[in-house]
Amino acid sequence: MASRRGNAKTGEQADKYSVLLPTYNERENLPLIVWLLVKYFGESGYNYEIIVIDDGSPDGTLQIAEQLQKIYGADKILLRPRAKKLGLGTAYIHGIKHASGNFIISMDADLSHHPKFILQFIEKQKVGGYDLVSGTRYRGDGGVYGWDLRRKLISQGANFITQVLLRPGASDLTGSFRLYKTEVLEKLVEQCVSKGYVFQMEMIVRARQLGYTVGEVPISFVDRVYGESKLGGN
Ligand SMILES: Nc1nc2c(ncn2[C@@H]2O[C@H](COP(=O)(O)OP(=O)(O)OP(=O)(O)O)[C@@H](O)[C@H]2O)c(=O)[nH]1
Ligand SMILES: [Mg+2]
Repeated sequence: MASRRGNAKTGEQADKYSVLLPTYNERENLPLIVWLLVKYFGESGYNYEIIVIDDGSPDGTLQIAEQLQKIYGADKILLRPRAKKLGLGTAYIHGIKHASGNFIISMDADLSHHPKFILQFIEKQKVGGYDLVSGTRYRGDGGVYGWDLRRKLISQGANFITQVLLRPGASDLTGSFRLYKTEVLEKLVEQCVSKGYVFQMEMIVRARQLGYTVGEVPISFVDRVYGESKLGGN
């Protein structure tokens, strides 16, 4: 387990943000997302690290990540690959183990989640002291671009059913663009039983059940720029 440099509760030491980037066949997207992360974090002055968790992508994403590590430095870009595709849920668990920040940011590497919103997540967290800040596509200026009607219905339908049944008090349950206090994420992951697509939903519902506070930031979500969708009909 990596040592945590700051303390999320007291803010005694400088905060550090560990960005988890799970990748599977993202060779075209990775350079751009990393460049944007370095740019926004660099401008903000926040301490950060980017942890790339590649699951043996056949398109050579890991080799691209190695090049990026050479450019930006091994303290900023950490590579924590796994030998084969083991799924998104366990990729996050794997990433958390190697994170040294007192905050963790989860996001997709396919440019659906724009790094510019991270600074808003951080501000929101600081102002409200939230345990978790979630990007939401369903509030304020948030929105989804590039999805067909079927995908909008699947996503909105899943959100709606969960809203009614579990009353989680957050408007975007299936999204994965979030900021967590590291210790909170560790607790949630310990308790989480689902894998795959419902994992994000279970995390936020459990967060509410355990009494954690959740802040929301409206985000615009753009469909992946390169590569294939992994969301099947089921
Ligand atoms: N390490 C790892 N990353 C994965 C795996 N499956 C997906 N990812 C990554 O997780 C993120 C989200 O996956 P996506 O394929 O974008 O899932 P989605 O957003 O529901 O669907 P599309 O954007 O339409 O493809 C992306 O950065 C993927 O590269 C996996 O098994 N292991
Ligand atoms: Mg995606």
